[in-house]
Amino acid sequence: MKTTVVVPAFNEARTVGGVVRGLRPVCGQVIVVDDGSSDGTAAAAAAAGATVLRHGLNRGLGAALGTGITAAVRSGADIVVTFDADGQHKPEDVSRMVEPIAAGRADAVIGSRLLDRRKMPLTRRLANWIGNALTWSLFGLWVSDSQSGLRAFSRQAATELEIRTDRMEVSSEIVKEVRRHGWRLAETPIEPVYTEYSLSKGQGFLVGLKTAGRLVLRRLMG
Ligand SMILES: Nc1nc2c(ncn2[C@@H]2O[C@H](COP(=O)(O)OP(=O)(O)O)[C@@H](O)[C@H]2O)c(=O)[nH]1
Ligand SMILES: [Mg+2]
Repeated sequence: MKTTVVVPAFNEARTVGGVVRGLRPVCGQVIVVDDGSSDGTAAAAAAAGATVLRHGLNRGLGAALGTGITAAVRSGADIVVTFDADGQHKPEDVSRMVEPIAAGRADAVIGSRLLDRRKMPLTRRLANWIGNALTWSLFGLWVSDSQSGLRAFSRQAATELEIRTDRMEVSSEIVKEVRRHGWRLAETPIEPVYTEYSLSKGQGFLVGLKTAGRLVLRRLMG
């Protein structure tokens, strides 16, 4: 089975090379989607051995994931994993993400940082809970880490997945897709790595609020 890991990356030149090098031994292909970065993200990813796709302009996480997942399916992936570029995830966790799909027990897997709660800083935990509650109230499915960047899809699910939102709402939209298609979902505990870099770079309160607003609007507009 071919596992392709899709890494959305926006101005991650500092970390993306190391992420790609860590991933190569644990999968068949790494696709980095450089989402209109103005630093050396694409070059660092290519030098580390990734297939690099580029957006000419910054389009946002959802658009980057859409580009990468479509490319992974086209290049023959049996399982598609999404993985952040900022060093927040551990390459060792990929095999645990893939396992329920390879064993035929799940169509989609979300890597949950919250099954081991103490690892997440308190403010993040609160923001995460709000994200989960909002996702549940809009889309009717409770997942323990709705905003996780580490996910896996069977080829079938990756093909059926329709991403319509360009930015951070995509994480909740993916939960919506799980429900809409009736995919069997597994939640696998993963170990988040909180470096000063990934914390400083991560989404703040304002982005969270905007994301929430856009989600509610979309839902209201059908
Ligand atoms: N912030 C941001 N991240 C993007 C964008 N496009 C792709 N990404 C990537 O999406 C991943 C998650 O972003 P991050 O800011 O760390 O979000 P968080 O970890 O959920 O707080 C990283 O690998 C980013 O490089 C974008 O337009 N903005
Ligand atoms: Mg992050």
